[in-house]
Amino acid sequence: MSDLAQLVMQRIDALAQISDDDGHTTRFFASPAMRRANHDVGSWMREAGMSVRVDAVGNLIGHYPAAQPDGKILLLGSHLDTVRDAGKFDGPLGVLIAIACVQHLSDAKTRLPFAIEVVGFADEEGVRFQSTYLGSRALAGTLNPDELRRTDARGVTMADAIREFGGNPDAIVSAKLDANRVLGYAEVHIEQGPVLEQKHLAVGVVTAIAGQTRARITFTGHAGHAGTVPMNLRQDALCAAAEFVLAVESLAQNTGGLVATVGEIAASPGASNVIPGETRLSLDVRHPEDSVRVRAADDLKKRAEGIAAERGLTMKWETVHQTGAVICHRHFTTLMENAVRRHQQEAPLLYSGAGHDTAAISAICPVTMLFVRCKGGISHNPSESATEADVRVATAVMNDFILQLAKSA
Ligand code: HGY
Ligand code: MN
Ligand code: MN
Repeated sequence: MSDLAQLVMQRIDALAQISDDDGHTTRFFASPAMRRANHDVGSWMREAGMSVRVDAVGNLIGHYPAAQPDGKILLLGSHLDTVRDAGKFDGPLGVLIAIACVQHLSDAKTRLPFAIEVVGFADEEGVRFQSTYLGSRALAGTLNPDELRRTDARGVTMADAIREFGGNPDAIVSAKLDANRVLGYAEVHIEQGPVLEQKHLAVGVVTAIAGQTRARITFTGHAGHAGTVPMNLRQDALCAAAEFVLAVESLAQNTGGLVATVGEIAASPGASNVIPGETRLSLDVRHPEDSVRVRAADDLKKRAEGIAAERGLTMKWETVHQTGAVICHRHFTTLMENAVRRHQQEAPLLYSGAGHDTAAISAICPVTMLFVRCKGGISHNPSESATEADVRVATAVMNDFILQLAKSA
């Protein structure tokens, strides 16, 4: 598997150059860079003996046939979209290791009792339309067609973006997989956390994925002259937002296991001598237990209402996305643990604070994930990195998992 690990690393570097933003790695849903990424990854899938298609929403899917035509399908893969100014590994690593495993089977002319479909999901991060798991929810059949009316920062609807990309928004339902034909889904992903590095281990097995609530909050006050409006007469929307941001941090610091983040904030009209009349913020709240997450989001909504009332402003709260926590499938997790133990001295079990397409696909089949150590646990950052040696272990473990599944299928 060694030269395949080297090939994965070379392709990681090549893919990182495909971007909508020169000098950075940025690939948003249905963008020109996503089209170029689908083209290159599609050619690598064909080199590995797969036929390739792009579904109605833009997911790239490679198919490696089973030994017999009515075999079920094992899904492998991850996402090809990225956050803004991303690292090289978040998403592509899972797609490229999956292709390497199929390459290994194809080179050995091995056919299994099930087919393998490697998916490069079209949109996991949800940066462009603030709705995560677009690609995997389309495959799971849980994408609400109403979402096609969402608009991006330029006012382009999701439906038009899909159409422009060459997809078919009216045929989104055709992207849904027949759950009866799907054996399960396995995703390799960088850990995006420090645990494996602290344990000095290359890989670990994911047992659960945190639930997420994402909201968009708007504080509306009154723009005014920075030099003439006395402090006691202001309705400053940015001060309200600032108070709310610290309230978010304080709640998360005082609630075990809760993480909450305001990642985006915009003040308008945005001039140094004008009191901000409006601020728009994003909110991301996560916890392994759904009841704690939901209660925290409710508490923060009440806090935002209170801040607005105290300051004479109005506040609009839009919950734009919610996914429940997901527990990975017991049998698949055991198979993955056994595979890990054949390649490193222990098989650590980890919980994922980050969301993954695995969470969406769990709606239709058993799922499991393999985490790969990443330097300093850093992710969503250009300095995100993993080593070829760890990629070699992860590829061998995934290959082992697939062969074990074939024996038990
Ligand atoms: O935000 C997340 O957890 C993932 O990277 N989309
Ligand atoms: Mn990811
Ligand atoms: Mn990510």
